[in-house]
Amino acid sequence: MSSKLPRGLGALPLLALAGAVLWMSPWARGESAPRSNVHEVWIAAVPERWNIVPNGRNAIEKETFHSGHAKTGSTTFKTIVYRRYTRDWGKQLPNQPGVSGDNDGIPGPLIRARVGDRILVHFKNLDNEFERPHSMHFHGVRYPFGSDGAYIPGFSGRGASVKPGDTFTYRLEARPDSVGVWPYHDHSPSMADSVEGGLYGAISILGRHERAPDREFVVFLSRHLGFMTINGRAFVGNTPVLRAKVGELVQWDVLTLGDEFHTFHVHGHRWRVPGAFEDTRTVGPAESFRVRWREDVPGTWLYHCHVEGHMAEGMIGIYRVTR
Ligand SMILES: [Cu+2]
Repeated sequence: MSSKLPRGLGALPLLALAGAVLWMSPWARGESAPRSNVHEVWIAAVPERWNIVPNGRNAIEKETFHSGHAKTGSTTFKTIVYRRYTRDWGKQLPNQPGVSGDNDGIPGPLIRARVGDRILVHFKNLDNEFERPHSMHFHGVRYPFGSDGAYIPGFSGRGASVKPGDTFTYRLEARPDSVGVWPYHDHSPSMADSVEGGLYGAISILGRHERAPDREFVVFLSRHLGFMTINGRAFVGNTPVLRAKVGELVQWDVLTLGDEFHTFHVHGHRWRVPGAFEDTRTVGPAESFRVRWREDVPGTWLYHCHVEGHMAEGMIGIYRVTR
């Protein structure tokens, strides 16, 4: 079958149509595609029996805790932690092994988003152990006053003191100044006891087009029962064993709550800061930072707080890099 149009002109009407579509399309004019990602997460405050030293040992200093810790008499305590649930509180989700410290209990679930995203955090207070009010207060993100989660008598609303059995939804937004990693924690009238008991977690925000790391390690430094803890555990063998492979882009999210300043240190590695490099960085109460590198050296490395007394009280772990 032959066309009556001269050779080469048959495609013209199609090209013209495509051109008109491109002309009308905002993407063709260099505008970004409209996008409104909404992340919904379900997080509850739940009772937990938490053991800080599950294997009962400080492996490096050959200390055991069978007869109890010198300061407290125990390595285990009853507390309230944040745990992630399926939609509409269907069931509690297990720990996420892909990321350290994601839904372990201490810390709670890692909330992840990108700049431009909205985040709805549905919170439920399931504290039938102490029957205290609880809340969630977020650093780093934008929210209306009603989603602040911080108790001020006479001013704050329901979200600042959620009673046992009640729910509340916090409405958050990741803005360009939200890039980084930030803590969230109870800021209700129970805050002092709760934060000491591990009712905290991390929120990690990537730039809108930023590359996601291959590995993300949450390292939450704090004190519980007189032990100096990483993600609620003390001493090598109890603290998270973090793993990566040569060639991977690794990101460390370092946070702390409590009364102490810590100096986060990783053996055998350095990271870039403006105008220099470092292998140790100070982090104070409610401060947080993230560092990244492309992994290039296999080994079984230590990461720890370099305040010597903190390291001796348990703030130390292992980072395993393989080929
Ligand atoms: Cu420390």
